[in-house]
Amino acid sequence: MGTALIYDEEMTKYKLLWVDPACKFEVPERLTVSHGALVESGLADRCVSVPVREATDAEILLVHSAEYLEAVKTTPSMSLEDLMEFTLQYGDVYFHPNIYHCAKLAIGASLQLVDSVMTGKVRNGMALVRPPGHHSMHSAASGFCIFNNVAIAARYAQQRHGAKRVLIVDWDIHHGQGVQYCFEDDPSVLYFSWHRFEHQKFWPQLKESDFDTVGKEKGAGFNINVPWNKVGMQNSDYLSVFFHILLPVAYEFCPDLVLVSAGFDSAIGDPEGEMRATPDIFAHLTHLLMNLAEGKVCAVLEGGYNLTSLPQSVCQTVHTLLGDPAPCPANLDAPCKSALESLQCVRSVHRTYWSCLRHAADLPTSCSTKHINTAEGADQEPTEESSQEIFWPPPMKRVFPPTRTAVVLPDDVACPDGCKRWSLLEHPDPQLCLSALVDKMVKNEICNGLVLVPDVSVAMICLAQHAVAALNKRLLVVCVGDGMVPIQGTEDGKTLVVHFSRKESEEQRGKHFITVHLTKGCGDASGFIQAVLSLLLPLGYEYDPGLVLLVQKPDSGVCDSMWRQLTGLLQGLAQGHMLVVMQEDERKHIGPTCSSLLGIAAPSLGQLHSLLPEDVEALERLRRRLTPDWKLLQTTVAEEPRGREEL
Ligand code: Q6P
Ligand code: ZN
Repeated sequence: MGTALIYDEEMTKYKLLWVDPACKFEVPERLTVSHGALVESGLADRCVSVPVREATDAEILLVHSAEYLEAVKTTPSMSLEDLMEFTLQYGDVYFHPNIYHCAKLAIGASLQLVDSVMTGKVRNGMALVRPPGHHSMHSAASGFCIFNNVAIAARYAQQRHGAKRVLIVDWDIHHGQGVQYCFEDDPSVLYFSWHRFEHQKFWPQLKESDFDTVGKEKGAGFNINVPWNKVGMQNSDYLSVFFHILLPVAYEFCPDLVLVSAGFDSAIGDPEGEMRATPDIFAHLTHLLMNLAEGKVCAVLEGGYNLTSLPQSVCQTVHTLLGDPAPCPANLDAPCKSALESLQCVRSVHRTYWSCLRHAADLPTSCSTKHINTAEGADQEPTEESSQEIFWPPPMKRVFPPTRTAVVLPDDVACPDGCKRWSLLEHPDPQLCLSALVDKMVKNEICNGLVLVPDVSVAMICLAQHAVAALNKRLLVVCVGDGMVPIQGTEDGKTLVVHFSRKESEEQRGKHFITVHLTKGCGDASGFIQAVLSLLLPLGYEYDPGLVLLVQKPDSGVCDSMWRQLTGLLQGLAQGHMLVVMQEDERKHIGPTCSSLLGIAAPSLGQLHSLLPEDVEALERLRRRLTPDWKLLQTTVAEEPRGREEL
């Protein structure tokens, strides 16, 4: 259905006209290198290009005061001295005669994106804009931001397109305090932000950027702040926050639209963020959001100041929006101690608001995230050491296999549009036929597949055996439905089995055979999705398989939308190499499964009922039991193992 790309060179036509160390990184080249990289990689050509427009006064007034708008309107005709003086009222921002024009285009670009996505013209998209928006407030500019692009876009989506619930994911490394203030008491907009905080020493040094600012009145619980109290956060720290905070809450919230305040100063090499997450992490962050809101994801550029890492991160994001499989999440460390402390604090203060967090642990006893002397340390210029140039390998080329989805179906079933029938004729022996299909996936000639077989248990054994032999990487088997999972020999660590079932059909067998019990079985979407997000995904990401075998047992009871969510989410692993196995007579699942394999977003699960307390508790118990072996399952500081060196 397409990905919109919204960009106009006009937004490069303003810059800092005087000397100000706080603003020196915010340069026009940020946009030119980002757009240039999209063009050079061929990604821009694959997108639907949508023109920008100027926002109207009425649109600006959705968030800002008339006085502030009128004041900004006077800046185009100001002299240099007047501009400098005008700028002095605000923090870490600059004005230029053309910035008002660009700021209107930046909003307009964001609204064009929302229009394109909400009307179904495209599935998702990205707007490359300057100036950014998330710091700007009702009546003030701040942090390079003039108007709050994303906040205006959220209100606009609600008013113009009837979006009821909007999720704003702010993965920029600064706190979007402007967005927070705008929606503080509003339960219809869930604002999530992680940000460099360092016990309030880092800009903008606000008490209300800490984890215990959760929203006010009706909006309590709908503001989620994840403060980073150390620099150097890595991929596993970011993913842990997605698995254990953002995704469970987002699925419970059930947004109609996802807006991303897509700042890339959270990536390695950035002089502002000083974090160490690699650009390919944005492929995963994007992918993990793409089955929310039926895929309606609008990414709007915020920060990002390293002119090498910024375009890499932008390309990873757009690649993923276009539906290309993400690169493997290789070599994930354990989350660091400081990240776990933040994770525990956030989960703890939000457990009264979200049923998925009901059994989260208490605040850590020595809550060292709080109140360290803020007077002394106005945030310093980067030190000698931190400003040294950092090197990282460029992200792997993402080569798309010639065939996306291959299917092996009974002869009387038509091949779904977009899929390729994997012919039994060339492989008269059904066993060999399936093995050959696995081989093609291993060789990256086929991305994913669906096979219908007379007996899933028999097929599962053969396929697993063959896959382990063919792969020089690990195999993840995910099995949905009651009954036995006849896979032996997981002791060598080359296969990880995760089995979802209702009955206590099997005990856990070691580190690599995990059974997840749900009271009402796989038919209960609330329980199932939480188990997928906070157990299966962390396990899968840490295990980093080369292939995923997803098996649906007969009468698994799993509902259509849940099945498509599972199929969609698991494609973040193994570069999307997934083979789905179902029983021959489960024909009603063919269409939905293929649409997921083809990269079409899953339907929303609807507003989930409160999780069964016994399920939340059972999942917590299982999680705790597994944490000694699986580091990405950790959600508290106390739990072993220690993992990565304390930062
Ligand atoms: C941060 C300015 C510099 C302090 C010096 C959407 C993008 C942004 C802006 C950050 C301005 N303070 N170390 O705005 O969040 O990246
Ligand atoms: Zn930023």
